[in-house]
Amino acid sequence: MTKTAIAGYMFSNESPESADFYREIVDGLSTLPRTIPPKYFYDEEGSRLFESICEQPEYYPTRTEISLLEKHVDDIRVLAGSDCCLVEPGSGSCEKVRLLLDTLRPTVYVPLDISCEHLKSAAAGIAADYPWLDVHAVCTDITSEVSLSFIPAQATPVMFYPGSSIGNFDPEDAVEFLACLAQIAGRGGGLLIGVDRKKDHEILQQAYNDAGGVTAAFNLNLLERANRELDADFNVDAFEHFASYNSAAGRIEMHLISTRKQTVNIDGHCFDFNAGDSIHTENSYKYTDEEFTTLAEQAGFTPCEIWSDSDGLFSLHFLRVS
Ligand code: AVI
Repeated sequence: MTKTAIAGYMFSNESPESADFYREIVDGLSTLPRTIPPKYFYDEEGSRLFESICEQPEYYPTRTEISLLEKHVDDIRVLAGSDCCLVEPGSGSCEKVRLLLDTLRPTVYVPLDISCEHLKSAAAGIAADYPWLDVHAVCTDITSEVSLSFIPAQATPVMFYPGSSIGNFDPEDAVEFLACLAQIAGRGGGLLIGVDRKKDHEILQQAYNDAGGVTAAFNLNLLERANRELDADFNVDAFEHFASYNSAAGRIEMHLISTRKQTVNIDGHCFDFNAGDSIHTENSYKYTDEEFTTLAEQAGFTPCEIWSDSDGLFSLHFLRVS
């Protein structure tokens, strides 16, 4: 790990090398069903496209969660306590945390993200806009082990995991990930987490098939990224975005579908596709409040509070490590 002090904030780099992307894409395309892990969506271009998804009219989670954070920030402050350290895994543009900082007044803010350049500029923006705040950014794969030994001993860690990103884990992996958050937070530590609810399938269908084609571009960027970084020769025009709600599994599934018979080369490895063959790129699980609470309890959390919007689209949970 490298550590650097950059104008006003600390930056540590533990990001995965492109060797990991190469290994995981070759492994993922070598077995059926073919997969590419969704963490590789978020290079610079993918992070930019994701921000644009969040602004699409069909993608309700972002604006719904923002209004819940705005409405309940005083209740959140009471639960977080007066000496908290906010840790945000997968912090992205660090926008939502701004809704909390002035009210919670944490001792330290620790954004963690896999996309280093994006993290650097987002952390620098926070450090500039909140000069009283100690910011320590860590570039890391949040699904790997993370050590935050620099957090002051007296501060109560509160993990902030907005955006319903917990839905991108399979339920067993979600429990494992939540257990890691519980371990970082320690006994008495908190978790403020956004969870997308089960709902009318048409609303979900539209949220992942926006009319502007931004989700499609985000999905296809995985192939562009492989071409840019791994000397792959995906013909991106010969794949199509596909997203659909699988009600038996309670999740949106995203795939890239080959539109013709073709062979793709990645640095000497050949992969044959027929028309209609899929690469499964993402699951986005939707949970009732009861289903999510059960997962969180298995990971060692006790539920404290749940806030939801009047249409019942999205929930914000505050939990504490038991
Ligand atoms: C980051 N994550 C919560 C998004 C989701 O809704 O599952 C990623 C996404 N994929 C397509 N649209 C948004």
